[in-house]
Amino acid sequence: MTKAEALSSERLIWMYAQMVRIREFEERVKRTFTEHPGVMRGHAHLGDGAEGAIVGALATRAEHDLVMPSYRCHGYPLVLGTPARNLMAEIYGRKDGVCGGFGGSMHLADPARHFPCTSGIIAQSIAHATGAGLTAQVKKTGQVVYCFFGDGATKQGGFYESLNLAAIWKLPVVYVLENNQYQAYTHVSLEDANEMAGDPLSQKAQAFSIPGETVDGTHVLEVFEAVGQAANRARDGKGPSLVEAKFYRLSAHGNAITVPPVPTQFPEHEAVEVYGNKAEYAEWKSKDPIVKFRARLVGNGTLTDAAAKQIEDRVATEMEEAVQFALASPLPAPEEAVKHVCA
Ligand SMILES: Cc1ncc(C[n+]2csc(CCOP(=O)(O)OP(=O)(O)O)c2C)c(N)n1
Ligand SMILES: [Mg+2]
Repeated sequence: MTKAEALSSERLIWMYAQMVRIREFEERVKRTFTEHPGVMRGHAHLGDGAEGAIVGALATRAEHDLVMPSYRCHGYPLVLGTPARNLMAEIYGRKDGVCGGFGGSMHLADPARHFPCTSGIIAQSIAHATGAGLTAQVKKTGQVVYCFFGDGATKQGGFYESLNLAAIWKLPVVYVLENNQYQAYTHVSLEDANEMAGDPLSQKAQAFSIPGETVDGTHVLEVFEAVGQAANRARDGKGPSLVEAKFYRLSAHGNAITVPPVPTQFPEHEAVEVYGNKAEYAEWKSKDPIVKFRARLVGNGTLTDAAAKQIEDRVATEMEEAVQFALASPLPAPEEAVKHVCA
């Protein structure tokens, strides 16, 4: 029996609920542009489509393990227990945000919940996570570091330097490569963009003599299985692994920076807006990880349709409350602007 087959119904339902929470949270961020124009003052990058990769991976962690993603980072702290209301307030730049409104969408942190930092600099978070892995090894904390980054990050020097050191020192890091098919406005395929060497991207692991595997990132249990093995390896002192989860970012790369005129909606996905390729978008949309997992759970009797609906309704209420809480929260005082500046 595989580890995924051994998951209890309770755990599977928890996983489904977390995926729905991430999606609904991102939907609410997106709707803010339409429903409350001007509220969002900085960038926001959404992780819808990544729910299978995020939840599949995080369902394998032990309570003390660290989670260190890149800048597309709303979903992870939700799963770790950061209240949605404080996350939404942070994204709105409000005082009750999880970072007091100083971080915003790209720089979320909740160290008490094992979510130390994120970074808007592509591949920088890979180096941060590798350093955290070294700390865990030196201090013998027993922690595994879950490091998430995009396909685009594998073109950066930070990726190669980090995996090299992690491999030599056998650091307890699981590198989860989220191949969402796009790097901002550039498609990942070799032919289209003449951008990206290596297919599948997981074969880059061979250069460091560490395990590398590509899984269907729209299938939460496939991710769970592969990342679980990688995490066990890290826990056993055998060093890092690379798991590539292939899926599709379902929203546009991000909003345009909020300079006048104030945007009143989130842009369309690049496949449609830039490449005019509605078929590509539709094909991936038909593999929506949440729809697939719901059908599986209802199909095998783990969930009834009514029970799934109950979860979805509960989550909708949670996220509506998060928006109202964030809207009611004050902005930080102007004189606090320089408070956390180290220069
Ligand atoms: C070092 C660096 N170069 C360029 C950018 C601009 N940039 C922002 S997002 C992005 C694409 C990242 O693609 P990927 O790593 O696949 O992550 P995804 O957005 O798909 O999650 C780029 C190039 C940046 N933030 N940092
Ligand atoms: Mg990408």
